[in-house]
Amino acid sequence: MKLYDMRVAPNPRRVRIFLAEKGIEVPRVEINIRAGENLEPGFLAVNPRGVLPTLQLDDGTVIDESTAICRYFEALQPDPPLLGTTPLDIALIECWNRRIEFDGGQPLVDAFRNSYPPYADRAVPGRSGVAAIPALVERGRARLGEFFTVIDARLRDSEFVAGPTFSLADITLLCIADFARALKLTVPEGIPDFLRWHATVSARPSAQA
Ligand SMILES: N[C@@H](CCC(=O)N[C@@H](CS)C(=O)NCC(=O)O)C(=O)O
Repeated sequence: MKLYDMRVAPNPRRVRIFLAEKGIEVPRVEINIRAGENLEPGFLAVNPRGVLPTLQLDDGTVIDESTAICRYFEALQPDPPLLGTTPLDIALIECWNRRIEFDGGQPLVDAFRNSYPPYADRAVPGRSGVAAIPALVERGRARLGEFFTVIDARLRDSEFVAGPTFSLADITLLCIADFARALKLTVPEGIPDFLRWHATVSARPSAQA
């Protein structure tokens, strides 16, 4: 088994944190997206989509969606559970994880990739060749700001995003929030519950993964 990874990219980090929480070690292969290594023939032979993270099993099977990779490891090793154990927990974690991907992750991608000159013809991750649309930058920033405000309100009533226990939804949110901050994109002021949550999850050893 091999995990094709990139240290500073948010989606690969989701999988690394998930694995660290479970104490699972998988051999990693570092691929530099900025240098275009994910679009070179060597990696495209593994994953023609050209995206990370990519998990390649020993029989050659490839799983190339972060949540799917996490589900695979959750099924292999259920403890500690990060995707819920009761029907309600499972549904709420799925619900928040998808909301964070769509309402936080997509605006982040829009704001970043449509403004970063080296990605002028790489506005969509992977082997797309899609041209940037500069108008999406402001919309992405505005949606991201609104997203953090909604998340702050949620965290006023809930210790973790999906409920009283840490889950994949927290991992997804942490990776998006830290990437947004690294890019100096909007994380609004005056969101104390988000900041309380951020300090708590950042203190977990897995956050260093
Ligand atoms: N939906 C995918 C998104 C994967 C994705 O967008 N990965 C980025 C790195 S964070 C990537 O592969 N980018 C390749 C590129 O920029 O060409 C997932 O959740 O794993």
